[in-house]
Amino acid sequence: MANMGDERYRTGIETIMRFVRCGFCMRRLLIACMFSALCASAAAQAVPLDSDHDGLSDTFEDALLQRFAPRFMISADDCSVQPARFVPDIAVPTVAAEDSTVYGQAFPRKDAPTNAPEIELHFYHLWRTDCGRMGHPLDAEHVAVLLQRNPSDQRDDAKAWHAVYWYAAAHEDTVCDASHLTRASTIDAEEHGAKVWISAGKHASFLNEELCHHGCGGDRCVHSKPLDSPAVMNLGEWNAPMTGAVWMSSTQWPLKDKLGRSNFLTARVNRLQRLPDTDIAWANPAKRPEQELIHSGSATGDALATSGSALATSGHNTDSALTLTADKTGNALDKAARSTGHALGSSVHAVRKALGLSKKDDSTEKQQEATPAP
Ligand SMILES: [Ca+2]
Repeated sequence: MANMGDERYRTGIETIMRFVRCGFCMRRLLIACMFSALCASAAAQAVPLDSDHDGLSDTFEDALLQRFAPRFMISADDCSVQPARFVPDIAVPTVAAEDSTVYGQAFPRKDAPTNAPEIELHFYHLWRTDCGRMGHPLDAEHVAVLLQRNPSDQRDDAKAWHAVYWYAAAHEDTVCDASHLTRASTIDAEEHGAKVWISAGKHASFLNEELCHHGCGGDRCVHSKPLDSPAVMNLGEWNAPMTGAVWMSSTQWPLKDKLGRSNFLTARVNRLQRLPDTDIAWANPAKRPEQELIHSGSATGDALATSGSALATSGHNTDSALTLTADKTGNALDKAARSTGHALGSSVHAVRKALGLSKKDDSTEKQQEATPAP
């Protein structure tokens, strides 16, 4: 009987111990769950959302885009009214409203020095139509800025960055390419957006109003008025669209190309650096003096000789598109720049006169813009 009593006693003790151990397990399990939830929450807070997977958080990109948003000047009588907002989540670019929307893109510069990270911003003004000469539906245009972090400011904040160079696209990838770039200090746009003029109908972008007249002759920056835009909308990257901008990759316009490349190639920036800090440089200077002469052909020997002489006189520095006065207002040119512009104008006139094209000739312009203008 005594043994049976001892056995019941041990069984009772073991049962009680199992309850106690189970209680410990439950508490441990409960604590582990709570800890995991806290960890997950902390992790979510510690790693900000990076929707386009480029290493820059959405919040940071948005702060940069708003801070450096350009002050666009558009024509009050533009035949496409003003930049448009496009319907999200539709592959075919479809205008939702012509409401002055400006889209943005922010990405780290891939070949930046490791000790001096750089970020490139693109600002896109997208239009229902290019309604200038050789027009076409849809029109994707942009300007760009290269940013560097202030050396003494290590804050993870948009205010720790400043603009170094600005670039404006004008008829990119065509023979009439008048795209240009300059130091941000030259146009007083280091801490905020640059002032940018957009030509009526064609929508080429210019960092100085005077430059609008230096293309192939198809640009006008007249009756300009400030574009009153809502906050810049981040496009993300072409392979990681944000805000439903899946229409970026449409082949109906060259937007994907513009998203996929830097406008601040090392050779291009180095060429600008060799110019005085008052200058705006052509992005593709090789196209500039020859634009009109290419179309005149070799049969116009006399005209070419005349124009060639004029170009030789004026073309002492074809890298420079414009030299601003010391006050950097951008409203006046120095004597040398005026001389260059006039000489180029004279040479073009000589060629046209020899060809019987002294007036604007549509066929010449069409030939010049045979490549679809972006
Ligand atoms: Ca990002």
